[in-house]
Amino acid sequence: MTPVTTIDPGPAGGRLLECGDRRLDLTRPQVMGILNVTPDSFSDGGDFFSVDAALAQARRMAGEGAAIIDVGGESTRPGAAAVTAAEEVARVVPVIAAIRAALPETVISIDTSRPAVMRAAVAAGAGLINDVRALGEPDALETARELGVPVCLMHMQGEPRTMQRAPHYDDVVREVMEFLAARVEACLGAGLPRARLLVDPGFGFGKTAAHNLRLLRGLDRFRALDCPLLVGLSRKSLIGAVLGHPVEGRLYGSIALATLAVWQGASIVRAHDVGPTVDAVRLCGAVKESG
Ligand code: 8Y4
Repeated sequence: MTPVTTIDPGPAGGRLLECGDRRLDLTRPQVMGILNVTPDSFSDGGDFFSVDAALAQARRMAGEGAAIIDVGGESTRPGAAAVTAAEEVARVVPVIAAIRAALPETVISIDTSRPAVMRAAVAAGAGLINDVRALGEPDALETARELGVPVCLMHMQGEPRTMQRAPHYDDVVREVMEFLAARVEACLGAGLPRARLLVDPGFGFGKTAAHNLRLLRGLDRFRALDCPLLVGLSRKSLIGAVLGHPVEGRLYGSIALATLAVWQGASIVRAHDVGPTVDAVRLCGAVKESG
């Protein structure tokens, strides 16, 4: 018998992610370029944050092949100063609006955990929510459902300020998977469809170097969650822990780890050095496709 109502997933087999009015092709691995919009990243010489400088950086990353630009106005670095929601909105909205106008093909991601910032960012043109707290803040789940854009759910043990003090797991891969599976279920229960969810093990977020290495080795197991996998390894401390290089010397290490992640099924790699990362994930994708 032929089913009466089959939903045609289209030529990309359902791996076209709808990000507001823009589409993301997940039939091949993609790069998300990092754009931190904090006064220390984009000061115009004085105390003012420069939208022009941020847009120039976004243009450069899109030109190098980033399909997504991840705009973040709150530093999640340990010890970073707290920022009000109003200040976060004031930083990200002008930059999102400028990118939206200048780069019509690029998906804009908003790196935030706050419902008010999610709303303002999506209204300005963001098509994806990147939440390191996996929609765990009050009202975040409901807000994301209403906004109708995809969400990346990331794992973190603890809170940014204190998460690196004494991370502990009995089985890091199993525990991170269980957390993400529970957050996916919470989203489904709240009416967010699976087609709008991505998952991320959160490298460096409440994990020792040994935990991060074990997570990367076991990354292929996350495919069982049945959501596209996003990873952020760029310049992170596990590279420093293994190679002994400071943050400015971690490019080659970042490329090696991006390759290992894509080889095991990662769909999106979050990166500072977009051009080299695009080369690596494209080659990795070509090797995978040949099989
Ligand atoms: C050098 C530079 C060393 C930056 C460390 C860092 C992720 C993320 C971050 C991630 C997702 C960072 C917002 C931390 N990491 N979002 N955000 N996944 N989805 N640290 O891994 O880049 S910020």
